[in-house]
Amino acid sequence: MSKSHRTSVCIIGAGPAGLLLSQLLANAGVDSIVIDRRDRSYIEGRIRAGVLERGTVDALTEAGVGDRMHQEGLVHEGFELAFDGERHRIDIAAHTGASVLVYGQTEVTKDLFDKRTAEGARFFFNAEDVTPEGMKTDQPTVSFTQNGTAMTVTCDYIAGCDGFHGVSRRAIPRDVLNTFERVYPFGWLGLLTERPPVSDELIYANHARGFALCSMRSQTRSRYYLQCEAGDDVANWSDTRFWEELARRIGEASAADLQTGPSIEKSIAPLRSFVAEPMRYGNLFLAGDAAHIVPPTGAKGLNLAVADVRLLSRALIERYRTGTTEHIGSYSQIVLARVWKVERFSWQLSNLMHQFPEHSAFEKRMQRAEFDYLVQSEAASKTIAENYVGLPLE
Ligand code: RFL
Ligand code: PHB
Repeated sequence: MSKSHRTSVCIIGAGPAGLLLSQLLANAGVDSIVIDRRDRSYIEGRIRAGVLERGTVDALTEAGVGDRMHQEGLVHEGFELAFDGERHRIDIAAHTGASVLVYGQTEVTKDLFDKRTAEGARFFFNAEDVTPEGMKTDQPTVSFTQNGTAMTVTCDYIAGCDGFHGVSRRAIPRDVLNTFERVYPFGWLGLLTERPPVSDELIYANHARGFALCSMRSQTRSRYYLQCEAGDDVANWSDTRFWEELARRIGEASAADLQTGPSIEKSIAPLRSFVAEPMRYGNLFLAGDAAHIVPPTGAKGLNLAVADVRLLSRALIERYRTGTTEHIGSYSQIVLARVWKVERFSWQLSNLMHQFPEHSAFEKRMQRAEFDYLVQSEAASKTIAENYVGLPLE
């Protein structure tokens, strides 16, 4: 037996992109259904991004999910770049008049789930074999199985917010989709601990032994990352080994303030730059990681997903309010222009801050020269700051 449902926008994926889209649509009176292959607690437990751009903070505030974020988020007006233990501060506030907010993706997701649930949003969790179909018709469908029951959602539009490994992008015919990719020859090993951060601001460090990042979730909880070999196994990294390696990479002076403790979470993520074009196929729209991936060095992944969804929600709301499809038509083109700029920044900062196994002595000197220029030149520092705080939406 198959159960049928009807909605205006069927959203595949309950990550930050799908949840925020559902909220923005609901705020404008547009109905949606959200389908995910996992359940809420699994999604909330994924430790990922930590830095929110100004535009992301504005979007979450406008969506009505900003209260706890403003109370608990940490305002950061600068961050540090370090090379072989030498630290330089990039003053975001002085260069841009703006700041970023340190507030974890887990919390953003929880705030969105809380509001969506309180408003009675329709979710389908643990959905298997999710299949979008009929994207070139005006009645697309998404079918799936839940607890052995076959389900079909009929809608006007499908939003593919199902991340890099989702089904939405793969539903676009190969002769329509162009993909661009760079896989980096290393990964990031992340560790979360219930200890105060080593510094009030984030430190991105390039050291001959590899990159390290000192970040945080609150005044009492810190998040650290180490560049590790591609394909490395977390089992190779005891907490002791992690702390010793981090101390070496950030240098003696910084390590003196490091408060080590047991890890609450430890995981390895690969690094990749990826873009799929176009981000629309008929009545299917891609948003967030489903369409593009950035290496985490610029802290852009979540912010890019939010920017996509802001534009997509505006286009869809306009269509329901006025019947105009102008912004639906230009969605892919407008979003991609911004996506590529953010890809460029994330790629540049990744190239600057990591050790590349294939680099010659010449390329190592070039990297050092680029670092010196960036931190000594007012113009170059401003460039970094304006990208870090977030490029304008359009
Ligand atoms: P998400 O968060 O991946 O959510 C996608 C949702 O879709 C569901 N899904 C499916 N549902 C139905 N059917 C299917 N076939 C499905 N396949 C997948 C998934 O269960 C999930 O709930 O994508 P979204 O919403 O676009 O949000 C993007 C951000 O999550 C992402 O850009 C960032 O987290 C990227 N990222 C990081 N960004 C940073 O700025 N800083 C970081 O430190 C950082 N660390 C990370 C990351 C991404 C990681 N991934 C994707 C492996 C660490 C990791 C491990
Ligand atoms: C994090 O806190 O998880 C984080 C912060 C900055 C980044 C990447 C990750 O660039």
